Amino acid sequence: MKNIQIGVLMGSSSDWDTMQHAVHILQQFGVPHEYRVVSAHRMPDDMFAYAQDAVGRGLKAIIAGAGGAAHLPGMLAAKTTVPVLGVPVASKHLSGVDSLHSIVQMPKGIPVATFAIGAAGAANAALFAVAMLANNDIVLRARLEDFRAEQTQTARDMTLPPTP
Ligand code: RP5
Repeated sequence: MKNIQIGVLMGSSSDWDTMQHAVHILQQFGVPHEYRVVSAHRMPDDMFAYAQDAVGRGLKAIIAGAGGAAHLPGMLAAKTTVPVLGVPVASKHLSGVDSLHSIVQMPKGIPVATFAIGAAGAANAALFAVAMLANNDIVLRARLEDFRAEQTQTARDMTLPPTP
């Protein structure tokens, strides 16, 4: 079995609807990955342990999704030099703007690469991780180029209704 390269963490099982989009991309590209709930405020010791072990386990990136006061990505980044890709999950009351601001506004020195709110952000975080891995993996590079070419073709095939 290949070593896990990407960890996908989320603060709650309620984030799965969003974060599954990251997992599906990693599955599609054949990237060895794992996914689990690690809540920053309900499981702080587990979160620290995960981040502290990340380099030693050979993880290349951690995709972390959370909603509301979304401190999971930032706190992971505080405890590891493995790149952290943050996904703001849409929250009940503020639609994810709170999550976005919590994740994107990291103080200088500890970066979290922050993606769009919701499913698009989760998928793009995974695609970004694939792009990073593709720098050292020609097979993955070819898959990514095919993926882009499919999107180009889909857009070229789009039709619009005739003028009324
Ligand atoms: C955050 O609180 C999670 O990331 C989730 O988005 C939000 C709500 O969690 P639950 O109350 O649904 O478990 O920690």
